[in-house]
Amino acid sequence: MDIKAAIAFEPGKPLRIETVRLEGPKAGEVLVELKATGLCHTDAYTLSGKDPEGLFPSILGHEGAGIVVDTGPGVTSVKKGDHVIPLYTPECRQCKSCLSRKTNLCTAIRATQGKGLMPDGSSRFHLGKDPIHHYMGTSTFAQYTVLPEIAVAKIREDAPFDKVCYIGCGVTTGVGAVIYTAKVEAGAKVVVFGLGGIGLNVVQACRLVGADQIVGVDLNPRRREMAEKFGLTHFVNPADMPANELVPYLVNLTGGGADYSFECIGNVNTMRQALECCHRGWGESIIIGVAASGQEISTRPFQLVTGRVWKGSAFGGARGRTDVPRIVDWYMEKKINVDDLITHTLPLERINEGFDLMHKGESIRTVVKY
Ligand code: NAD
Ligand code: AHE
Ligand code: ZN
Repeated sequence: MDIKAAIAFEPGKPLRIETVRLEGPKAGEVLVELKATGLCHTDAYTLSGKDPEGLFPSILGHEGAGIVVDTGPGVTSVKKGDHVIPLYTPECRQCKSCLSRKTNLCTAIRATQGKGLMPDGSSRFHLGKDPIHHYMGTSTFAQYTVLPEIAVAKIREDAPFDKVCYIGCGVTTGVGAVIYTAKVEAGAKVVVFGLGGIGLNVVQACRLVGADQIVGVDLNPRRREMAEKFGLTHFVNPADMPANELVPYLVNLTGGGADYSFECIGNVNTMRQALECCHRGWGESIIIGVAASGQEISTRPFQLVTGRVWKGSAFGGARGRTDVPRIVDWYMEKKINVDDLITHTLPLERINEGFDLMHKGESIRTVVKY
């Protein structure tokens, strides 16, 4: 079938809307009509050319929601008409990683996904005769996409697509990092670096679990008001003090250091600060931000010897098919607020404006509605 999609032809260049040919689903795959997609900072990162796995031309996007309109042979877990969220972290429930119960990083299709291909090693998207790469196994900047059935989470039908698409990445990443990765407990003191589309979800999950102190660090003073609405107790702008004073300031503010910190920026300097503002003996720092190719983190090993812990979190540690439908329920039950974080909605034709808003720090989340 012919569909409209936003194509990334070259690093650093705006996406171009083109009509591309999409082949139907093969064995174990489903065709999904996308109803909405969010724009995540990771899409911008890959478009910038700094992602070592970035491929061009490709159809970016990994934060979608839509309806299954066709299924390939052998598909059993979803059917036509089901409402779904595509999963860039699938859940096959059979691979070594899924069976370990120690990680959400399913390995069933990771190798082909990283090459911009479906599990059979081919692309379903073509422009004329030329194949266009898939992205993160999802390619949601398109009216329709094809996904392996292990890479869709079936969700309830009363959930609005233009809101729950954000659960396809940002919401689950932030909320999950608090609940599944760090397991923040009531009474904890937390520092969150970066109060954007991910960090604000960390903040609201910390409030949900009953954290006592939720400190936010961001260079953009406009983030303060929104963050306070989501549970922030203290806002710190690093621009207000010399760089070497930030860590002692945060340690003092938290009465000896954070029980947990979260890096939601993707900057290796703030990753170090996030670790070092943690409490001696037990403070855990969770890296969520994606740093560019070639970047490395550093700290004095003494920071770890004295009990601070460095961890990472991908997709919030969530097992997509199991946990995403539950997070949709939390949204529908008003336990988490997604609506206020979606600051802009655009048609596909104006998708590049969404990236401009992100880079100017004007949006939290832009959603494209099909
Ligand atoms: P965003 O642009 O919405 O938010 C980033 C925030 O950081 C902004 O508010 C910005 O003002 C602030 N900031 C930038 N530099 C800063 C600095 N030096 N000090 C303090 N604040 C600073 O981005 P987002 O969508 O929230 O994504 C954040 C990061 O998380 C990105 O690197 C993204 O790629 C990554 N990410 C990771 C996962 C995962 O699974 N690990 C999932 C989604 C996104
Ligand atoms: N390809 C990048 C890594 C990007 C990355 O870390 N992706 C996160 C999700 S970000 C979503 O917005 C992730 O889940 N990683 C686990 C995985 O298997 O990719 C690079 O820098 O190489
Ligand atoms: Zn994302």
